Amino acid sequence: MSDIILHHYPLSPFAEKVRIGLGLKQAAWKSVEIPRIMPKPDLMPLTGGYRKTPVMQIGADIYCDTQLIMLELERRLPSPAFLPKGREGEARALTMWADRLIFGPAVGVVMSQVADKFGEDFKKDRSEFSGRSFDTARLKAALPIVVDQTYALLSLAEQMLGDGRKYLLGAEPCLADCALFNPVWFINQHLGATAKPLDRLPKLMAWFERMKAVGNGRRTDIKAAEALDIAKAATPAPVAVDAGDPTGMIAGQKLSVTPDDTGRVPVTGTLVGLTADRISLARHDERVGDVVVHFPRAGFLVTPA
Ligand SMILES: N[C@@H](CCC(=O)N[C@@H](CS)C(=O)NCC(=O)O)C(=O)O
Repeated sequence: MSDIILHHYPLSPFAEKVRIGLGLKQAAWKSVEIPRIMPKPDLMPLTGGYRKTPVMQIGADIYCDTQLIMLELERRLPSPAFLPKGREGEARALTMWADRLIFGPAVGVVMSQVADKFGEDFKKDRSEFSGRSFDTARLKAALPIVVDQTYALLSLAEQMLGDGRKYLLGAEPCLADCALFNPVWFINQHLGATAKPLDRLPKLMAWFERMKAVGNGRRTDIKAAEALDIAKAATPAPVAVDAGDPTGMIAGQKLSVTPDDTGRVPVTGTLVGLTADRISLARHDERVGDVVVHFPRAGFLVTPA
């Protein structure tokens, strides 16, 4: 198998979800540091426009969004499992809860307290990214509300851990633990373990310490140019379009895939792969040659190009 390459930056919480996942798998991986704002000139040849962090590359296959990145890691490195046997759906549903509901208010908790630190370039970038103006005064004023919301959501995890279990679904950490680690890690990283609302969640914070001990696997730093050369030298893995897919989409169609929430930049290509979980587009770029870019189905809008 070609090496796992993660395109990310240190303070990205969604990247941390994958890094801790690589730790659970005790995986060896290569790291390319990307800018935290646009432009991202060494990422665009790979993704064709998708700008979010992180992106995983394996040879000439490019995986967008942690939802799919984690499933692909599970497929390639099945043991130890992210998805406990018989409880795969629960692990994935809890992951959606952490990713989609907790992440926003948790980021709000941090941003409302560090908003003054950001320069105009960051504010402009994040305004474009979110479709909402990065307004320092509004962010600061929202602090009590986002603390309250984050507490309400994290309290569910505190309840789950209340019966003495070590991790969300039992004795071993799973995908949902990696997802929940993301927002808790982000608040802890910026504001410390005694920040509100973490200060009122003792079981969660004991769980957080157990998760932190997992580490990030075996990482080697490489330059972006090396990753682009690896893509150029590789051939994308074969994929197929499910002929029974309810959308009726067929191989060879020109399509655009766009995230439905933030960073809504369409990626255009030729449909080569379709399953219930993923949609895969073939693209060509002068710098990297032929690549296939893979997206999850949930949360991504597909339109004819
Ligand atoms: N649904 C995406 C969310 C990714 C996301 O929002 N990442 C943030 C960083 S944690 C981001 O892309 N921020 C803007 C950027 O890095 O350009 C996933 O699961 O990967």
